[in-house]
Amino acid sequence: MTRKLKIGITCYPSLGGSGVVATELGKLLAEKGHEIHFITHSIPFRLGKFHKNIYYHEVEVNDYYVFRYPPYDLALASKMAQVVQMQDLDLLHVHYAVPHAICAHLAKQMVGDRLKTVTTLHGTDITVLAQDESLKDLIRLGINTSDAVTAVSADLIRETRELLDIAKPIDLTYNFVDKRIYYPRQCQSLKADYAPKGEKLLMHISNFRPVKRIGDVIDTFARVAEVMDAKLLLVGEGPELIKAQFRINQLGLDDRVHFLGKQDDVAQLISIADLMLLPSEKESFGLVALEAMACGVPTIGSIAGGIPELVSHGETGYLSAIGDTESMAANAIRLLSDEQLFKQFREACVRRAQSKFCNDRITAEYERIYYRTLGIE
Ligand code: GMT
Repeated sequence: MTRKLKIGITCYPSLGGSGVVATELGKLLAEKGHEIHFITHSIPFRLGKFHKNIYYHEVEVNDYYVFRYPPYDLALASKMAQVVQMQDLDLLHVHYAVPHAICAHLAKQMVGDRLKTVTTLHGTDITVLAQDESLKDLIRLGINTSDAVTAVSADLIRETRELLDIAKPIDLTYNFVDKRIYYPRQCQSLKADYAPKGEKLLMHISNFRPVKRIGDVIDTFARVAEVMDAKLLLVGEGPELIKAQFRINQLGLDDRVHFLGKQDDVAQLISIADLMLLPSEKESFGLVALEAMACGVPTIGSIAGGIPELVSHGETGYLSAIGDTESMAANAIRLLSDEQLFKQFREACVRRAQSKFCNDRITAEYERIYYRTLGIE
């Protein structure tokens, strides 16, 4: 039997899909008997209850008086080195290139080459930050000094190579959902709270950053709401939320839109939706579209980044050019008006999520990468 590993995981613990994926991966690896050590500035929000085989090491930043900016990155690198030595870790798996891959590189300098590092690229670390000339060389160094690099879509691999001129192999490892949590649930009474008259429910979940094109979410919904009884559920918070509220009010749609704020446990909520809207400008993967797919909810979205690798156009959703809300609305109306077609899409969604993006498969891929990196075949 292949030996169980001791793995350090670093991610952004309090926000975003990258933190969710890192935390869920840690939990699944722990279930398989590996020992997982989260090294982060706070407890990952998806960690939840106590788990056997999972440990948490808090990064504390020294606020010494000469520091104008407390050096979080250095504190993280030191903590990584300390935990690796004290707990005798086999490797560090860091999510997001900056600063995590650089911190892992520094930790390796302290510990020595026996420490192996794996970096997973999630999207904005490349598509946004690598455009910044002041960070480009640093991100390239982080990637080139990692023993293995993975990315969450083929499109992200292409963009990483193009933007940073990276020649080393990058493993394509898609994001995943835990099929024990994300599956079609019957939530009739919750659905009735938002759609008492049987209205169609459209949903958007994000951090409401400009890249998500919230204006297109509203525009698409407004077009759908012109021809059928429909409601929009907006989940999450972020800088574009105020603008969204203003626009909804301008369009006279206040009583057809619910703002649900940030929600931790979205599996139940997604299950009451008929469609997920994801018209992003950039999206290396689009975890929320996968969560929706696993719950049997088709996505109406944009042809951006890795979305077309996830959403199969004409089978588990429809994709249109970025900004083409007319086409997005037409697709939504087509799907919502044809019961038979909608049923087919729902079934295809669950099948695709379980066959291509299921937790068992992707966790096994990460394990293979770890063993290969450590020279254990
Ligand atoms: O979507 C965001 O802005 C958050 C960001 C993050 O760092 O968590 O999401 C990125 O990573 C997710 C997990 O791999 C992907 O599903 C998102 O597509 C990606 N976001 C972008 O590329 C904009």
